[in-house]
Amino acid sequence: MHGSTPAAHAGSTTIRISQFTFDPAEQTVSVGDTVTWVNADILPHTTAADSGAWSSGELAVGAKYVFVARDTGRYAYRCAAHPSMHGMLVVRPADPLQRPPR
Ligand SMILES: [Cu+2]
Repeated sequence: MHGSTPAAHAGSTTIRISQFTFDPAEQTVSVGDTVTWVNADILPHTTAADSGAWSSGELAVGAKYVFVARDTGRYAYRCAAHPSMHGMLVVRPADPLQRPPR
């Protein structure tokens, strides 16, 4: 019978790196979601949270980096090789009832 099992739904999202930009530049996900950066540009890039929450190291052309969001927060990140490349990952609670006031 459907609906009797608590949903442990984890989503996934992809952020594309191309033309020296993260696309989308700001992305909101829920705790437990998987975030994948794909380097679709013509030269290597990285994705690294200013807080140190993640750091991909150099991503070759076509390479991917996968990060599982564990903690809520607003994570500014950038490419270590190109500081002008920056993005924002917003991680919100998985349970809508636990959303913090804003
Ligand atoms: Cu870069």
